[in-house]
Amino acid sequence: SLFEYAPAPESRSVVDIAPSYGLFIDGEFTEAADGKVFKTVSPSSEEVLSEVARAGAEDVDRAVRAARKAFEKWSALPGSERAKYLFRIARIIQERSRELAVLETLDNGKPIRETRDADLPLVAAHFFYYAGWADKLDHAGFGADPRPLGVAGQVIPWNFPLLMLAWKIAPALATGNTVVLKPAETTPLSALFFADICRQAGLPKGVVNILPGYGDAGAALVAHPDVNKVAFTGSTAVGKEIAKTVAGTRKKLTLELGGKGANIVFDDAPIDQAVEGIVSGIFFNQGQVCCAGSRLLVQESIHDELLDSLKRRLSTLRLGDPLDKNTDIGAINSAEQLARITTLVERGEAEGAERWSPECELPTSGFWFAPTLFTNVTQAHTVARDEIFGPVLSVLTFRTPDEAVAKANNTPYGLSAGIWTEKGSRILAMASKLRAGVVWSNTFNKFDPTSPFGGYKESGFGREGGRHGLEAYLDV
Ligand code: TXE
Repeated sequence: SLFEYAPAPESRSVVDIAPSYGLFIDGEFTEAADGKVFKTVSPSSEEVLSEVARAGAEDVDRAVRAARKAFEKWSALPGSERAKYLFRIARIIQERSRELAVLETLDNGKPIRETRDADLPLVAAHFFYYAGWADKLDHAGFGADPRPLGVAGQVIPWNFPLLMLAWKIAPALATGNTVVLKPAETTPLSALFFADICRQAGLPKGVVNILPGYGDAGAALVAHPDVNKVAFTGSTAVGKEIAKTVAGTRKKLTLELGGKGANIVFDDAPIDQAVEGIVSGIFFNQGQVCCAGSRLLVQESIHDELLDSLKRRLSTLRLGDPLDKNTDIGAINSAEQLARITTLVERGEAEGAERWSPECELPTSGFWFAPTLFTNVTQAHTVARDEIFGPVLSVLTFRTPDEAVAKANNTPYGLSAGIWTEKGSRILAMASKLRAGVVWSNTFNKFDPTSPFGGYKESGFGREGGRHGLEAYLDV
């Protein structure tokens, strides 16, 4: 199918990483105004991959001006013309998916199996999907003549660098907005390759601008007076700062923040299937996923049996070289993230939760953390409350569906939940009570561009994906 095209990548040689990259402003790669640069390293080896220009406030201003100028013509194009560019971008992504998957794995540390089979197909799918909307906006149920907002300032994290870019850029362009996007400081490369794809697709200059840099560049972008729409994915703390900045303006804002998802397993669930779902729920991308199923709520009667199966399964996971296509668990994205995970896990132990990991040897260079389980966890434990954003699962128990719902909802977050049971009526009844933007049943971490994604409570607001994802970029 169109969405599933992904030839097998495995070799580093399929990607040609230049020793240095500039900012991408107004269709050109350029140095930062103050000449600053930073290094991006491979988290699995700590090898420096490239040196990248570091955007500052002056560059943000330059990029926003370019985007503003491009907006005049871009927003005036018929939707069918914008669609052609988006389809072209989607096809180039497919054609270059092998190279992009290897690049993403090198810069992020996640297993090639994930970038090849999940990230890249979904990235292309988002561009195809929103390309399809570009000439149908009048029929989207928003009323006649929906209008683009103008310049979108977008700040994204490092856990799905190219996919978060696609979630943000595809709907923005389909609706006639122009974009200034800041990738995360630890994963700038795939966004820069995307800039090259925009050139390859002949996208008019200034429609997409990419500004690698740190939080200061993100803050300057969010605060820029000529930005009309802010879209952010990242930590709840930074999301709150951004909300404050935007509060005094007329900018539209969507925030996709942290989570502490509950994966709820009933005694009638098919155990083997549930174990696979639990593993993918928390160990996919080393648990660095906002909608990770980081709390396992297991019905008391099957606690021991499920834990035995889970431990056996964890013992078979292969941790190591992310470019090896047999690898299940790759590297943690950065030394900072590894330190955050370590601190929270140590706190879990100090508070009395029981820690378990399978036997596994960690590589000596790079940033690694073994898959970890915590049992004897209560709701008061830090590991049951704080987002760890690592390969760490906290196991709690329940007896009744009501207790499961109460425990699942007992978090400031509200992004994801999973229900494992054979009983359809129970799934429907519980799903309506779970305060989470996505509820999966008998599966986990399934994504599709047609489905809106986003949070309740401290997980943010606004939806990305599906028809809802267009709303964030339109005045109607
Ligand atoms: O996030 P930050 P970090 C959570 C997760 C993780 C924690 C910290 O729990 O352990 O956040 O990760 C840019 N104004 N999530 O420190 O700082 C920054 O440059 C504007 C959940 O990496 O929020 C990067 O591009 N932008 C999450 C982006 O924000 C600012 C994904 C995210 O970085 C800024 C990532 C500022 N003041 C982390 N400060 C999810 N929802 O999936 C930083 N940035």
